[in-house]
Amino acid sequence: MLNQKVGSVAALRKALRRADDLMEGADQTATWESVADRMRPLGFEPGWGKNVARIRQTMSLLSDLLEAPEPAALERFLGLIPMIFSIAVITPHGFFGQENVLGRPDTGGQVVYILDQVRALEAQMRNRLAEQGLAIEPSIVVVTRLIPEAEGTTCDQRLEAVKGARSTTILRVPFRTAAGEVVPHWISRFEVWPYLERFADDVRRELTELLDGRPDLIIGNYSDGSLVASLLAREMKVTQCNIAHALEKTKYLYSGLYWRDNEERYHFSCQFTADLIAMNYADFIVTSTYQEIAGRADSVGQYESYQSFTMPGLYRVVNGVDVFDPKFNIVSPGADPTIYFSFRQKKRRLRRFHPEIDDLLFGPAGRPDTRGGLADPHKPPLFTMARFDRIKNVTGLVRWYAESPTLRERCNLVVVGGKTDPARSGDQEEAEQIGLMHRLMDEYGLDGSVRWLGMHLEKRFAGELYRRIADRRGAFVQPALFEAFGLTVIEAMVTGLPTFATCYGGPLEIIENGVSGYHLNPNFGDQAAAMIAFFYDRVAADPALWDRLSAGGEARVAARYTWERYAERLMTLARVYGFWKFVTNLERDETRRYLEALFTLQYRPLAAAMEK
Ligand code: UDP
Ligand code: LCN
Repeated sequence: MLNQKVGSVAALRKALRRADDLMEGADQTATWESVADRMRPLGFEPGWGKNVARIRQTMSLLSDLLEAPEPAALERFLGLIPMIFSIAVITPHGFFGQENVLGRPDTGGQVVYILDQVRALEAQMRNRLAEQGLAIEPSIVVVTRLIPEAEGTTCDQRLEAVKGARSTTILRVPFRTAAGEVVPHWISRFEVWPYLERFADDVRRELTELLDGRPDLIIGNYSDGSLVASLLAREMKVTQCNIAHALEKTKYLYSGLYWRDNEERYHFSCQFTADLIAMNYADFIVTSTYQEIAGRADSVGQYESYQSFTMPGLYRVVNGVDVFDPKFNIVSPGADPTIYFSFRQKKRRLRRFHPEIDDLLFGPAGRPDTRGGLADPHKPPLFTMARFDRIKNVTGLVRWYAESPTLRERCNLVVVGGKTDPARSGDQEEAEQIGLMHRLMDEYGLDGSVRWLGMHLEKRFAGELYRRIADRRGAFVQPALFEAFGLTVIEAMVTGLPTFATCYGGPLEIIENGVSGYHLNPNFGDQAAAMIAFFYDRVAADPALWDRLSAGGEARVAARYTWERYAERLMTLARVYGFWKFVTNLERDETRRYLEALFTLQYRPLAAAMEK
């Protein structure tokens, strides 16, 4: 933005004053090109604004900063100047694709979040660059794992364009064994640790080639992506942001203390070490809620649980993370408004899906990939949709329903998740949940009141399914033992479905109890069932109650959870932290050296041991 005419701060001050004098009487809508001939001799190059009004705004903010710096002005100024042209988003595990992937083990909200996020970020970057008068096309690369045995997905393709975006690409890089062989099949997120360092090396090469240089920002997702982001940020000297989505530590009770008992299955020794490294290495961290960082008076936050903990025989952590570090920021995601919108918006409804949805919900039992049927289709449907992880507690909800005669009397239950055939599941937890689901349906005779759809639904179809449930004045239930954020919760709310969701995790903050939904305690299923039944009793006496809750949910999402707001905030943060990284680089050197020691002496041998 400056050329060699400006050699000092004093010269910059003078040039800014002169430029302002020059532009004072000018047409405020005149473009940069029309004043460029007068700006260049003063020392200014493109990037200050697309027109005189914007150029003057950027320059006046800089003048203010030079005269009397204050944090808000610095944030406003950094928010304007073009610093970010390309972003790498790292998300190794799961099946990362645009179709036919959701609902598979390890493949849920993170994929939805990232695809919506990159579209919003790309639009925001393009918009900001245009406002500053730069016709530069931004680029975003989503880096994930290439899986040769792709199971009908596109995960075996090296490059894939992101739909609904212009310059966002998915780059897939395979995991390799120590001998250099490509790992052909899907592996669980708990098993990825031995491959990540080699993956980071390969990604660095491929990314540099693709972007013709390094990105301006690297975003790490989940524990594995954040570790790889740390390795890349270190090598490439780029600003790093982490988004945890869900930290496993608080999901599994006493997972640190009893790490040895779980090691064979979950390898938390690697995961928690990776978490410590990545959360301390990151320049800034984005969370979806406040409780994710610091918890509440009666519950520990996800990050807070890393402050001090013991893994007996491995190590003891006394100051794992500072949850009051200014690097933490709450930037909540949204729900794609083209897919999830109110059931009241009749003109936008996807009626072509209704016959198939109705057949899936109310058609005769025996359809492939389904179990059960609804003998009385007029009862309002309770709806739940989740991956079949134990923690999602879908089978818990089925049991509460089964054991509550009142709830069975009032409502049907519709479950979307997993597969009905356990033999088709390659994931231990999913297979266990499927088996349990069948046992519950047999034991409690649920085949006439529970409809279980064990299939992956296309996103648009799933969006219309929520609305179809709302047409029947149903409700959404999210019964998880713990939910880090809960995209299904905001999807259901924005659709206009009264929503009952777990009080452990994000939904506690998303829902205002009794106004935009209700909290349920998954440890007291009988009370949760009674609460839902009572809601329907009250709705029978006062039908407007259903409409009030429905409108309350819609209003809450519109006010708090939108991708537009998200992208605006994230781009500002990226600039602010990028700036701080630049000016405070030296101060963080000691921390970095400590983290490198932790990586080399702890993480590397733990991960290598898994490969033997
Ligand atoms: N989802 C889906 N089909 C399924 C299960 C989930 O389309 O069978 C989608 C759901 O609509 C949501 C996401 O996957 O967008 C799940 O996100 P959430 O945050 O609720 O949970 P996660 O799977 O990330 O733990
Ligand atoms: C992972 C989870 O478990 C969910 O709670 C989140 O909503 C999702 O990622 C997106 O961040």
